Amino acid sequence: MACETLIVETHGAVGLIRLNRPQALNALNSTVLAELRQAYSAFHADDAIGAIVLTGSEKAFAAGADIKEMQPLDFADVYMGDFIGGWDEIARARKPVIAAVSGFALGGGCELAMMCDFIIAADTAKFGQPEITLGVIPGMGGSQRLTRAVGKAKAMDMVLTGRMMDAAEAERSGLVSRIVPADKLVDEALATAAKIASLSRPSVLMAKEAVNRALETTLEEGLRFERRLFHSLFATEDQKEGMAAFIEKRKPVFKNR
Ligand code: CO8
Repeated sequence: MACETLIVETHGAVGLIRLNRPQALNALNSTVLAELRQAYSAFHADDAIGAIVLTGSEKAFAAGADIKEMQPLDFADVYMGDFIGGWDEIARARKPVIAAVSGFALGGGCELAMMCDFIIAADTAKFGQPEITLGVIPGMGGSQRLTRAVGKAKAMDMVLTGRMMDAAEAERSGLVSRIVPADKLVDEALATAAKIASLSRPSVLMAKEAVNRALETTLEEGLRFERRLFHSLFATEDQKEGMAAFIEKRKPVFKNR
């Protein structure tokens, strides 16, 4: 796929997307969104792809929405044009997506990372929601996903002051799943995604649905949802194969059915 703002590659069963606007620290403009939607849609349509890694450069995952693109817009432009609405599709990806974050993940960049299923951070990563310093507030989920990830105290601190969190604080606070040395970031994310892609696809997709449901519902409903998904996996060939392989002390051969 030829892109102006992304580099898109496949690594075995993993799709790798690199944000690539170095002159603007990967600021998210309408071309990035259009190309990301295209890349996601192509990876979702490709049965050979089991997981996706989204990354940026060493200096920046993404320094936010493109301020130069946003500055002249007025209320009618953003409201009638449903500005930001298109990003919901990125958050609704069915296949697992890992954000591999090095350097700045600010504003829309932090929000894009939080739309992914989990974040692996380089030790150089810096997260922040600096929109308040521009006279606005987070618009791509920062006030909601950050609060769910790190709790009210830290979310308020970051959203009201615009201060950045380094990788260690982000890990301590539950925003990122692990920290790795910057030069190992993409390899670690690709290896993690390859592991996920090697597993039975129906169970992976249902596991993702089940964890996401925990953020949306009561414990009782969530447990019921999980139980139904668990039961339904006994209708798959992969459940028979996975358990047989364990008993026979061999590697399972999953057919994703
Ligand atoms: N938008 C446009 N251009 C940017 C952005 C941005 N968000 N961030 C950096 N750039 C550009 C700079 O203008 C500069 O370009 P030029 O050389 O032409 O002047 C180039 O990238 C390099 O940046 P700096 O010279 O500033 O680099 P530094 O290393 O000195 O500083 C920082 C790095 C601290 C990251 C600094 O660039 C910065 O503060 N950037 C802005 C961060 C920010 O405020 N982000 C929030 C934006 S608002 C937002 O994200 C709203 C989200 C909801 C809507 C989502 C819709 C997509």
